[in-house]
Amino acid sequence: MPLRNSQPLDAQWMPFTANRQFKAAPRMIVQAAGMYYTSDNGTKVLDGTAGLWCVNAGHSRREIADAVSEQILTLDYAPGFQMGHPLSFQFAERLAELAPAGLDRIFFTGSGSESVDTALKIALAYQRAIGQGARTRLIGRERGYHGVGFGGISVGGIVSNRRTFLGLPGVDHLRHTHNPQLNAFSRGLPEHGAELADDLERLVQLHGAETIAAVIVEPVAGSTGVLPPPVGYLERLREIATRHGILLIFDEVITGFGRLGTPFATDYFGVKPDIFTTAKGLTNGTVPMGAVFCGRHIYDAMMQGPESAIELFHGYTYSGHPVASAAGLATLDIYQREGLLTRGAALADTWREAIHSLKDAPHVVDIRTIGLIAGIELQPRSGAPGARAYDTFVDCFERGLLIRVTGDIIALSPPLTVLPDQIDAMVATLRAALGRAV
Ligand code: PXG
Ligand code: PLP
Repeated sequence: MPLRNSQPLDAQWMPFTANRQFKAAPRMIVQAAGMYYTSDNGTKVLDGTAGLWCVNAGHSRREIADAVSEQILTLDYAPGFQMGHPLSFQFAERLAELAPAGLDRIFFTGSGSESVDTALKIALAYQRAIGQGARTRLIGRERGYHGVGFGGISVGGIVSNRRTFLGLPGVDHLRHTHNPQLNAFSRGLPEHGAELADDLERLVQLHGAETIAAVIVEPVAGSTGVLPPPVGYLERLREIATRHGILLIFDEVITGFGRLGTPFATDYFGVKPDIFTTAKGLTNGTVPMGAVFCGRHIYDAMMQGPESAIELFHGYTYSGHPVASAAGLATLDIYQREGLLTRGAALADTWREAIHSLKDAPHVVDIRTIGLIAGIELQPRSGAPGARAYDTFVDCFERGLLIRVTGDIIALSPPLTVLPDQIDAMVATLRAALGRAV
């Protein structure tokens, strides 16, 4: 195992990281198994975040490793344009069986960001294919995170992601649904705010329905601090979108593959989008891959015109990559064998009550839980937004717990294999860290 600071760190420009701060005091992970990471000084670190919301079956699973290694030696790569290989078709069929009825035409990508760009492009292409080519506007939502492609940052609603980079034209946003005045410490879905979906109706009045192609939302906003939708909100959004011929896209990059205790959020809420995006848990985070699930009506509408014509002018070198497909198939086997895609439902009560027990911990101003996700919002330290949560993150890591922070919100999303005593350990460590936080 390498010793701390024993290697140069200069060459890598790290993603979404304060590079200089990190390189001055690095936190290095060198190993992972099951629910635990091991840091470079040998500390075992309980994974409270499934990596970055992706290692849903726990770490370093032998079955996935074997499948990947065998696949590289059998067929390492095959071109995916005007050619095929069996594994990506097998994987798509398996995913189609798991998908909500009618949402079973699957386009493979390399990540969540690529899935989002793909979904937006499919929405535009579909509208054009059905003679609605004037529908070029895309609607997102404040505090939405849809990855870092130009499409994703345009419909996303994170200021820091948008300020520096000129986004797409013709994009507008719904208001976000976070309302701590009315909804603080709600368990499950907050009661107030369904009427915020009427923002879509307002944008229709402003821009004209005939100019709007699609609206995209995370069913539960993850990255910007765990915001479950108000009761009735998604239903209302679905109704307005349908009434105006606007496609509804769910971004399930976080909520997909069991995070809420159902295979997908669309199952949890009983609301069907026209398209939904996935990545992360698709391969248990082992090999980068994303998948866009499309309604049959979308796919069928595109399969028109001469049969020799390419119907969708879009695709990646790595779409349906054989090694990623092998990892994905092995991942689905584990999910199925261990019942992980519904395990969150069985654990949700335990999870909710354990996390809400932190209500009286220092600095806590709100707690939100749904499925196996929690958001714990702290009072910002005066004049230093984000500092209190960041210090808590560092303290937790040193105490052997990995949490995620965004602003002054702590996000937890453990592997779906988490045990009740590990949930208790997370809460105890957090309580201790918050007790020491200034
Ligand atoms: N959509 C959603 C809803 C996401 O959460 C993406 C798209 C982009 O996926 P890729 O694979 O391109 O990163 C995401 C990614 C965090 C965190 O700490 C969240 C994400 C990524 C990294 C960190 O909340 N979400
Ligand atoms: N496929 C996978 C990967 C699953 O995890 C599940 C259920 O969790 C299913 C399919 C559906 O299986 P069943 O028909 O047993 O509910």
